[in-house]
Order: sequence, then C-alpha cells, then structure tokens
Amino acid sequence: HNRYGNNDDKTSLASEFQDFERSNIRLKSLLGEGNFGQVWKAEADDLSGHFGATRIVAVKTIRACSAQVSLKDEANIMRKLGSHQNVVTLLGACVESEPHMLIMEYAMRGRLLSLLRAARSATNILPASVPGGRSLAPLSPRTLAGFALDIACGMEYIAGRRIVHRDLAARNVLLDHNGMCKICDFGMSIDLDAERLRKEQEKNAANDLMRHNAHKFKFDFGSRYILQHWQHTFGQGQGQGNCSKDHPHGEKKSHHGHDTIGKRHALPIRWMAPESLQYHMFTTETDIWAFGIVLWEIATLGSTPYSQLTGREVIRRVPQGLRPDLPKESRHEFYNLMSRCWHKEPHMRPSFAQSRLEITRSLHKWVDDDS
Ligand code: ACK
Repeated sequence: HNRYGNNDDKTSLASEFQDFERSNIRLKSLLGEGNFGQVWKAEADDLSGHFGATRIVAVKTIRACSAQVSLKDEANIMRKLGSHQNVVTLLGACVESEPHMLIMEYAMRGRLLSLLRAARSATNILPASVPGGRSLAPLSPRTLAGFALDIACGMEYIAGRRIVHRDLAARNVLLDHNGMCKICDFGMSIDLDAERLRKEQEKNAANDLMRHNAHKFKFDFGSRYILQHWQHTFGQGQGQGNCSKDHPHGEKKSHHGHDTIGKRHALPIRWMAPESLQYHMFTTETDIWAFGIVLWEIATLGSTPYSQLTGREVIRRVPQGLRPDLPKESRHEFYNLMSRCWHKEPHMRPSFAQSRLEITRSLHKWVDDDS
C-alpha cells in the first residue's frame, strides 16, 4: 500500500513487464510513416509464451529526432488492455531504453479507411477473402455492418477497461487476414484509473504542502498564494473529465485526418464532440461521438467529415449544432444510430453495448430477410 492507502499506483501497472530483447527483432519492410515514427513489418523470435517460434509482427518505432515523444504511455495502455479479438494486441515493448519500440500483432489487410476508399472504384482490386473469413469483395451491406459490429465490440471492451481512446477513426482501425477489424493507435489514449490516481496524489500533495506550511498562511497574502498554487495544480475552469491543454492558434491541415491548430499536438477535430472542442473534455461519451463518425465513414466509403469546412469552422459550428449529413449515394442503415451518437448531451448518447446490440439486431434481420 502506498501512503494514500492505495496499492494500485501507475508504476505498478508497468513494472511487472520486462523489455523485449531487441536482437530478437528483424525489421523487414516499411509499412508506413507517421509524424513521429514508422511502422515496420518484422519478424520476432521467442515472444512471450512462444519460445522457439518466430512470428510476423508490426513494430512501431520513434524517429531519433523526436526525443520528446515516448511510447511508454502507449505501451502501458496497451498492456492494460491485454487481448481482445477487436483490439490490436501488444506482444512486447522496448521502452526502458532508446529507441522505443512497440511490437504488435500484424494486421495484414491494413487500414479500414484505405479499404473503404478502394471499394469506391470498381477498377480497384479488393483483397480476396480467405475461407471462413469475411468477404471483402465486394463490400456488401452485411460486410460493412460487420465492420461496425467489430468496432462496437472492441470499443465496448476498451471502455470497460476504463480507457478513453481519443482518436477513434477509420484510419485507426486495421483489418486482419480474416477481414476482422482491430482498433489500434493508443498514442492519444488516457487511462482513467491512472488519471484519477494522479489527480488524487496531486491533491494530497497540495494538502500536505498547505498543512506543513500553515504558519506561512496566517496573513492575507497567504490565501492568495494558496489560490494561485491551487489554480496552478488543477487548472482553472476545467470541468470533470480529462483535459488537454491545446488551444486554437493558427491552423494547418495534416495528411492524417488531424488538424494542426497552433504549435501544439495535432487533434482529430473532425472526430471530436462539442464538449471536447469547447472544454477539452474527453470521456467514453466523446469516444461514442467518434464512433458515430466512424459509422458515417463506413456509410460514405471513407469520406472526410465536413470536407467543405476548415478545421477552425468545424470547431465553431459543431458546438452550434452542425452534424455530418449523409450524401445521397451513401448507405442509410445506421444513420439513426450515428445521429444519436452525436447528441449534444453526452449522457443521451447510446453506450457501446447498446450500439453493439442494435447493429447485431440489424444483421440478424438481414439474414432472416435473405432466407
Ligand atoms: O494502411 P496500412 O498498411 O496500415 O499503413 C499504415 C502504416 O502501418 C502506418 O500506420 C500500417 N500498420 C500500423 N499498424 C499495423 C499493424 N499492427 N499491422 C499491420 N499494419 C499496420 C498501417
């Protein structure tokens, strides 16, 4: 037990895991590059539980020049998530020394967004299905609903483990050899338990500080000092939930679905709920909003939300009630569900479990109609 009577501190989440032996990884080919790093297809020997075996894996690395970027938090989130069929599993990590590396299961069909866009044109060759796997050519309504169901299942699991993803989008969903969706990229995610603990510890430390220095606060100026210290520690005017400190200053559009506003981190503005845009609040309900946008991406075969608007206009107009609408040629199956994911009141949005049930019911209905 630590000094606050709690035996579950953040370091204990990570300390039981050992770094993977780097010499057991052979990078084979570059799969893609992001802002800060690369993803490689690789071979790994002797992964935990598989001694004497070699497995094809995906390895995420950080560019040497991005010294301020760490994969430690992402590794901790993925370790907490463990294994679920609709979430990319972490198989090992090298985060105790530089350069950091995450070793993940390899999802051979790549991003869902790329597959959706490829399906727009009949001339593009879609991947052949494996026996027993999901049919990807053509992308039938049932296949599309299957993607939605996979993502709802994966997110129900993630939310149940008290993780807020914060960057759910079709670009962050991968497909495995069976055409099954796996949610990936936890680089922006938050562990609500670790956050709560951190805030409690900060509050206790501030209380200790005040108790030990009580004699200094006898005078009037003292109360002003306490107030300043309190505001410095906990921020001003922030609601509950988890707060990012990004502020809009100047604007740039990135290649990756993120809008860069100012010099801070790029944010997935087009996937963000009004309370995230306005108050920097991130909760499971804001992940539900993003899930609604993913349903819309599926229905429109990979369109960009509010593509006619700049990021700055999206920030202004979504809190005023603007929502993505379905173009005529899109599929309408889940328009009712996605619209409810975009309810202004977070508690009025459906849960992931409810969404999963609704999608399952539609799938059953189609099977019954077909037979
Ligand atoms: O569409 P893609 O092939 O799928 O290109 C991107 C690229 O790396 C940069 O993110 C691919 N990628 C990322 N993680 C994995 C993974 N676990 N398995 C297979 N491909 C991956 C992604």
